[in-house]
Amino acid sequence: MRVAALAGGTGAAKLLRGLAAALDASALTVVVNTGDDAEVWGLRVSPDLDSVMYALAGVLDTGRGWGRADETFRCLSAMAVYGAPTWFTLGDRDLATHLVRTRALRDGQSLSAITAQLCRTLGVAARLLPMSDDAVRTTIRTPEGRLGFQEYFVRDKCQAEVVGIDYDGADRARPAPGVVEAIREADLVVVCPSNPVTSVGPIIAVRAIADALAAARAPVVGVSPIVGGAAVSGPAGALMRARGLPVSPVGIAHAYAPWLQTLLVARDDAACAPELAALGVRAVPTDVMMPDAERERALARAVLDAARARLPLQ
Ligand code: FO1
Repeated sequence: MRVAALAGGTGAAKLLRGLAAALDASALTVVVNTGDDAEVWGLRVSPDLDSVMYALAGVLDTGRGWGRADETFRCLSAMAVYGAPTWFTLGDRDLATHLVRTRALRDGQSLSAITAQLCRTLGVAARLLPMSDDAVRTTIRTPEGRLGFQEYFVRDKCQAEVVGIDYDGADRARPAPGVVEAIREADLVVVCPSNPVTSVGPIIAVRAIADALAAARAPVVGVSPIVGGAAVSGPAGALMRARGLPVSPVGIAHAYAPWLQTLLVARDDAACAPELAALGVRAVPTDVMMPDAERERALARAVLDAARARLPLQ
């Protein structure tokens, strides 16, 4: 079964680890958000690509959900002495990834080419594709002005009032090579439990990707990142409200209309099923939390079962 998955960072990485264990990992193509990418100390950082890459390589710091395990921060301390900004905590091992990526980009390589090379080196069997080789930057509009996503999320700890979200560059961005083909040729498209506004939102803001999803012949199965009216992690609630979406699986279905067919929701959210059905989405209540590797694999199996079942709408 060829699987194409749309992914952000932390939540997606867990489900993808489960899918890579449940499937032949080489049959898995992951289309990853790059709207969170940032320039730090002159280096190009791609947090979601790196979280997914490190998770599938078995070197992710699973406590933080980002960065590398066995990390040290000696360079960060030295940068503080020089008065450089240190709110974005780059670890020493992680820094090697950003150095290699930045040098390759400066040498004219594409982000997708350098991602493939990094993945090969780290032994990742799945294919990781940035959503685009063109720059798309998620920008948060606040009453005081516009903030880059990492300034809003990491530096300001999501304190700012959000009045809107922009995906700068998305209107001109082309999908990275292989993205549209992966969606077109997949037997299953999975939407990982990622923030619908700042993780999956930038991916589907690339017009040709949204068109490919709308035309996909495969079932499209999502996992809700919202449980009991709140995000499992991160600021999805505030961002969904700013977009006028209800903070519930219904909001997820609205965000992914008209191409989402099935949504795995928390058992406590099973009462949403009729509202989801009205939007053309079949609800599958299940255990969507992934506190350990066993639950990651169980949720991945539930996604594959939901795709195979293709039950009629309730
Ligand atoms: N998240 C934080 O909350 N604080 C950090 O200092 C931080 C540093 C960081 C460094 C490299 C990297 O790849 C990710 C990092 N993240 C950090 C996570 C990341 O910015 C967000 O989780 C994602 O952008 C949201 O998907």
